[in-house]
Amino acid sequence: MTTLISPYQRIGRDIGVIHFGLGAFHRGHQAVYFDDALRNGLGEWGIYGISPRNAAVTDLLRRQNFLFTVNERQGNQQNPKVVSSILNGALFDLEHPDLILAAKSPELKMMTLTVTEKSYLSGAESSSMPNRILDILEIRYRAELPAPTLISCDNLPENGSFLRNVLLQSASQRNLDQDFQNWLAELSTPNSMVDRIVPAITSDSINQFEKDFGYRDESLISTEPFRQWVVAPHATTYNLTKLGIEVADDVAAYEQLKLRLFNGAHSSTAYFSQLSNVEYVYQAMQIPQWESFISELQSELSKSFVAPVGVDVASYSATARFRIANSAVAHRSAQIAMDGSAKLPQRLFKAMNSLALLEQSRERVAFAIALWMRFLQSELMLVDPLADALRERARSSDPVAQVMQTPGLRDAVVESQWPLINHYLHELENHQPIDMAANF
Ligand code: CS2
Repeated sequence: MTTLISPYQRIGRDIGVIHFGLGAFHRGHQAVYFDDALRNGLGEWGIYGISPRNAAVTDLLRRQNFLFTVNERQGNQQNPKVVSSILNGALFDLEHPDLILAAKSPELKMMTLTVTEKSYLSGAESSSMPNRILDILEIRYRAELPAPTLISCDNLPENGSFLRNVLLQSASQRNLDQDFQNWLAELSTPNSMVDRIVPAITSDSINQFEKDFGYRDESLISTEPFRQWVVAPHATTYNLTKLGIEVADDVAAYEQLKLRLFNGAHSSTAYFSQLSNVEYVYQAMQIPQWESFISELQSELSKSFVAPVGVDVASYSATARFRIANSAVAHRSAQIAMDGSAKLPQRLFKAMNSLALLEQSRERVAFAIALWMRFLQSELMLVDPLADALRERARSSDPVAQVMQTPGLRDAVVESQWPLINHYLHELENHQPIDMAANF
């Protein structure tokens, strides 16, 4: 890859960030913020990237010196940029000298994570996410160096507190040195809200990019122009706002806003698309009845929480619909439909429960949940940590009750609301999803 050139000096720099989970989302989101920081001379923000399971990602990146293109796309516009903030990286290996160097870097400021929702529920095995993070932190602790700030960039409400709890729990289960456990308890783990549509890349996009720009990038990222990162205030000496990261007291409100109005709409569109034989979610948004259903679903969802101060919920919702409808970003409905049991609690179930408590209308939310259950009943490919149990329960004679009581499912919809979901699930046996959506 001789065509990719970094706009700044990379050799000899200290690592500023260790990142865990080198998927497309990290490369199209956090890596871009840190790349901007390096371009603007804001200090050492170079990343050491760890791939938890898949050596292919780091091997591919290494072959191109960890340089890759992020192509921002909207309509006919393309805006490719070479990102060079990942300085080094490898498959997780505690003995790897580069990982040890990174963990002991005098400039280490942060450890960030994108490991997907389900990894936070992973068990006690040594390869689980919490245990691996603990192993890295222990290197830092033993070297008596200052603790980094830990920032979860996964789509979970109160992701920082969630991460903190799983780490402390694993440390105590493993009976780790009490002084290390005390050090961990002092770690700063601010909650954070991250947002950008970054689908898994397809070979078609790589080929098309080569035709358009004259070079081939096997690590290409295709994304939208929009991006947002909001972090709760925490004890650090560096100024995140200079990096374009918003620091806000009410991060929980931003998380709910995004998880319900964006991701809730996204997941609902994904299950609708799966059941309607629609490959990409932007195609579903081109169906006027579906677009208007989503708009009404968002207004129902918006009554389930208190929005952040100063945010206009109607225009936030409209922007979310516009973003999902971006036809230049090919996001497969099958990809978004994965891991529903780990996503829907924060995207739809909790909203449904709050709306019931507040005695607000919730028919559209119930219908969206019924779409997921119909998807579980179908023959469509199901990728989910609870796949077997969910499929069997969804096909039983009392599917809603059975699915909602699946062991391992968090924040299930409360029993009083099951009949409403059941009603739509029955209707779906005889009606097309689009006809039902149009009838609200
Ligand atoms: C998507 C998200 O796959 C999914 O579940 O809803 O990855 C979504 O694209 C991002 O959260 C956008 O910030």
